[in-house]
Amino acid sequence: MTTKRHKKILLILLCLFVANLANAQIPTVTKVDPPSWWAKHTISPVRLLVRGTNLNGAKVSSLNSELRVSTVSVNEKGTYAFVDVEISPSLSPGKYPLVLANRGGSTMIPFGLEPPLNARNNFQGITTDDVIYLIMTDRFADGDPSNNAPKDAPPEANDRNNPRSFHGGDLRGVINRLPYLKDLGVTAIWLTPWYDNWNGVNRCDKPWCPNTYYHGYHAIDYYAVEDRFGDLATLRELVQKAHSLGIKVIQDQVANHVGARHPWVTDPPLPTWFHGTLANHQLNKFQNSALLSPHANPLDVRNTLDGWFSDDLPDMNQEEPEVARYEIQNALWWVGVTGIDGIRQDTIQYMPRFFIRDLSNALHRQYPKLWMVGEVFERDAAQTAFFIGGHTGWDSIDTKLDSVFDFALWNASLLAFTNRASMRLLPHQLKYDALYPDASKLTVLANNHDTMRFMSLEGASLERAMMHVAFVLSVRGIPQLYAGEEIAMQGREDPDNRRDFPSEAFNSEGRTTEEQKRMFAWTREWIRLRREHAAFRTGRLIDLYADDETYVFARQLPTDTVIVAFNRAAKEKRIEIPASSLGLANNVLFRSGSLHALVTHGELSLTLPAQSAVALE
Ligand SMILES: [Ca+2]
Ligand SMILES: [Ca+2]
Ligand SMILES: [Ca+2]
Repeated sequence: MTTKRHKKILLILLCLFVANLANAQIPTVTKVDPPSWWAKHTISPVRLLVRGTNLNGAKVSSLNSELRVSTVSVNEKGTYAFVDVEISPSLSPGKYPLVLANRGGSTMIPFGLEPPLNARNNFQGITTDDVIYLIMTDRFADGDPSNNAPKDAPPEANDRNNPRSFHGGDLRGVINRLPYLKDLGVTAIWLTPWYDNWNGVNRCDKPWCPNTYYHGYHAIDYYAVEDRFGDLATLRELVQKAHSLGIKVIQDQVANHVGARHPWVTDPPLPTWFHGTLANHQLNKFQNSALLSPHANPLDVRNTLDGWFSDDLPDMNQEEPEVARYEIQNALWWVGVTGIDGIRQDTIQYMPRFFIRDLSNALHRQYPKLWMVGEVFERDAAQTAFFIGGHTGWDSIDTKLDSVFDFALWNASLLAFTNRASMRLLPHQLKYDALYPDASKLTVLANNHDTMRFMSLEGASLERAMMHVAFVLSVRGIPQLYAGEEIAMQGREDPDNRRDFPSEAFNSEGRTTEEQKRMFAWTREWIRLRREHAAFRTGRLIDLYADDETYVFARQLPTDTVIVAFNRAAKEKRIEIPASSLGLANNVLFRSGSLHALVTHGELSLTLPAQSAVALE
């Protein structure tokens, strides 16, 4: 075997020598996507995108007979080769470099097989049993100051005084703070994108300059970890340590666009790789209704799907099959190498619905429990419902998407709990659950890194913020919190809503203000209630009472009923609910701390404290 392999290498070197004599240009390889794959994978062959120079006429071969390799195509400039690799099911994990040769010579393509991770404690998916916690990695915790100044970065790229610079937060910081998250009780963390982004600083004479891509939404490499956040080994360590504490991990993926500094932008693998070019493209006008309406003008649909999110976010063309295939493999690769449990897919509605379906199907085929939530940032439930999976739209497509964020209910909750709308808005909004095949699949955000923090809204107060988070943690669906809300942080529009998490507040003695203490204890308590009562997680939601200041609902299972009551008024309120609506007998007792409510004469009488939420068990 070894001799055979040596002979082959010798032959290649000889070819290289002869080719040099003939003065042909030697091929070089600078990158291969994906760098590794798995035996017995649902995607076989896997298609590699090989970047390099002088690749024209390349033929790729393997030194191992258990890898069957064929060159599919090389682009006109000879800078990219598409290569199919079929992996024998019996081949063990390890390094299996491939040989690329043409008239100019030959070179190696690094490639390997990964050991498969155990599916019992990886790829677990997200359910209503979970509470998701959004972390903006750069702004959470700096666990490794040594990565704050990469060699190619100007010093001002890392500047805590500039809200648009990197601030030093990283994966090690998240690992260090896992005990804090465990104590709070959250069961899943969603990290903003960890793809490698450009290390430099954008300069302009606008108010948003100088700025950096600290947020991670401008990928320059879909297969690399941001060097300021750590490396792949640290990421794997994070996922495994989180799993060992019962905390799942959700990756923020961005298939719709890459950063303008991505090498593809000046040298795309195919002319059809992007919608347009840096010099010549449409800007998205965000006529999002066009994506829902069966009657939309096709030009508006094309603009919303193909237009660039901004001039520095080149829009990927998923209607090019090579792009769709690349992105699907990329999504699977991250799941496979890290063991993550879910994906949050950015700006999902700006991609064709068939692609959302194909991506969802590919993920489920390989990882049946894996979960993906799509960002359809719309306050209209008709639009978010159109994108969730489980039903077929007028276009005959079921996206198979596991979840969407419930921006409509989030919006209603902010309005109701800041006294800008009647509390009746909450049941009014919830009636649109009729649009969903299963509303319990919705992800109910309390806030996120694109929205103002509750405490900075007009009409906000601590009590109101507390009612809002209690609502998110008790209503149907999967709750999602945003780091810092549990200590009542303030923050107006982006980037003010992305202030650094105060590191002292990770410890209870460091939470010194009344607001921090009360909000933390409150959030933790509602997460505990949710954990201890299945009715909060899977019970049917039943409206019991609503007026301008009050909303009361039950979450009911055959074996367990909880009543959740919100009274935003400045004084306590007594209400009566017919017990028959819940099928409750006389003398059933509900409790919440010192608050007791007894069913008597077929009625449940509740005295609701002022400006508060109570859960009666
Ligand atoms: Ca750091
Ligand atoms: Ca970087
Ligand atoms: Ca698009």
